[in-house]
Amino acid sequence: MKTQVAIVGAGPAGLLLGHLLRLEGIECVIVERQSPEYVLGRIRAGVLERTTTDLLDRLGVNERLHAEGLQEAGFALADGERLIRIDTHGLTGKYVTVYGQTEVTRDLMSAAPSRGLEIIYEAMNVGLHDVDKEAPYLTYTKDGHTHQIDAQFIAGCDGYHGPSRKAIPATVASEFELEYPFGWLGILADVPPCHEELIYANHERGFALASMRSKTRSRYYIDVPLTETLEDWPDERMWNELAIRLGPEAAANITCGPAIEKSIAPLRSFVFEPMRHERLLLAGDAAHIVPPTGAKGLNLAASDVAYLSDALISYFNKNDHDAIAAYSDRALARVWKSERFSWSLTKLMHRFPEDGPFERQMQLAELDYIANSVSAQTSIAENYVGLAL
Ligand code: FAS
Ligand code: PHB
Repeated sequence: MKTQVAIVGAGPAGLLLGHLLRLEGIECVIVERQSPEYVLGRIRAGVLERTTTDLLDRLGVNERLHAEGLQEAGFALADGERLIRIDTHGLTGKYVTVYGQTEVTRDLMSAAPSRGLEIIYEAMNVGLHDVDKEAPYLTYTKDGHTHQIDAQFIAGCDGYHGPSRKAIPATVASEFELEYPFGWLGILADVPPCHEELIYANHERGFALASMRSKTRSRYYIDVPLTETLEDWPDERMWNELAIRLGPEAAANITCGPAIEKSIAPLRSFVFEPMRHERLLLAGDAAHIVPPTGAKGLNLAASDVAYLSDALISYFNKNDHDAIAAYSDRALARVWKSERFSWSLTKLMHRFPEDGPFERQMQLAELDYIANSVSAQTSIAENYVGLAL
């Protein structure tokens, strides 16, 4: 098979990129290791920045987004006693939209056939070849046969564990990583949210997040030691802990119910540079990971793809090669600022095992400063709704 851009991975990055290229008549194909059902079974992000919803609007893959997405004008930080509201819309003029990553993925997958976007699922043993030459190619196995896709560019959208990053020589690569000493235990339940906006809580006992998927489906998280497993957290214990950590105002409105999904995810900050090596271009989790505290992971994948699709469209449709050359630096500038915000909010809102009473006082003092400073709230707000492209 021959194409212009071969994309590895059918998560949000790969799907958004494929659609944006097809919209401009550029030939591309996506190879995905898993089945469609498996991809849709992953419960992940829930908050979309304007950058992300703008891409879905540009694609016209936005009907359910506008019908079911919840526009949020603010969120709250909680210190165990009070809620400190950050008026993101009032301070920035922007909303964020609560609409699950699973639904974004579903919408993009559903729209693929009618837009000529080919997705090859259950493509095993994907190999990247000659990425530093004029004619890179992919190989993969499916139904017992080995297949080859010749392309002009390969887009590595295969997430943190995919093969693309490893196709860049260590001699030109730099990695930056920080692993956090806790994970997030997440629960999805068909119960109404306890608050109309998201609440991020830093309680004496630890972190909690009250989020949602709709007015009848809630998503909650607490941080747990990395030694703990789902067996340590039966639903009842989780609901009780959430009520304590979110504080009395939220706890009064929590509706408990059976978990329809429960998982523990580790937290890390990670950046891989460069995001381009010759004919291989990385986007999304293949190049960077943020702790979910700032709701940036999915949205960073979208901003990478906004830059990358512009660069590839300029290359193929305007014979302008400069944007491809500038892609990595341009994407990384925004990546690092999101990494900083996600790291700083994680430091503010979590109890670290090595921290003592002084560090706790520093966290409470910073929350009190935020509660009383429009400047501090504005800084948080403009990062939370997403910095300009
Ligand atoms: P993805 O990982 O979504 O997609 C990569 C795709 O490549 C996958 O479909 C994978 O199957 C495929 N792939 C991998 N290896 C392959 C191979 N060898 N061959 C072919 N295909 C291959 N972000 C938030 O903003 N908020 C959150 O609350 C949040 N929670 C998260 C919870 C978990 C458990 C995880 C893992 C991530 C979470 N994230 C969250 C971040 C997440 O949403 C990512 O940022 C987002 O999925 C990034 O999208 P992609 O870059 O497309 O990567
Ligand atoms: C979610 O709803 O899954 C969610 C929301 C905000 C975050 C992280 C996760 O920061």
